[in-house]
Amino acid sequence: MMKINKAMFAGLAFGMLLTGAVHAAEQKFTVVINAYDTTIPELNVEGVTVKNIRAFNVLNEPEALTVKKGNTVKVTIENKSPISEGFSIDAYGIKEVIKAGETKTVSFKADKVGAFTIWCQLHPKNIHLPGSLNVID
Ligand SMILES: [Cu+2]
Repeated sequence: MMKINKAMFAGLAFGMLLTGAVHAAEQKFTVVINAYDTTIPELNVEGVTVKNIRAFNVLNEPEALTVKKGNTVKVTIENKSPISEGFSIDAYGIKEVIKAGETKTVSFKADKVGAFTIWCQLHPKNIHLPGSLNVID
């Protein structure tokens, strides 16, 4: 999972300054929530070796959404996981549940600058990997 550090964030902001990519008052995104089933052949935990563990990971794709402060953000969330999934951004008061196979759209005004965690309030964070909403000035 990639986290945005300060240098990357500055590079991203500088890149957008150069290209002028963000001018629109509305920014639209589609986020797909996907589940991946994997098998870990062998794992040693506290001296005990276990074989062929089934692991389940859920990801939001893309993980990071970058928006300009003041813009209206419209996120269409498609849930391709076989179970209900959550989509929460605490700082913006967003807490949605999307049923398996369903699509929901959330809109909000990006009025707070910062990097905010996008997380699933239904599952542990080591199973449903968190994403990030980056609001830049
Ligand atoms: Cu989840």
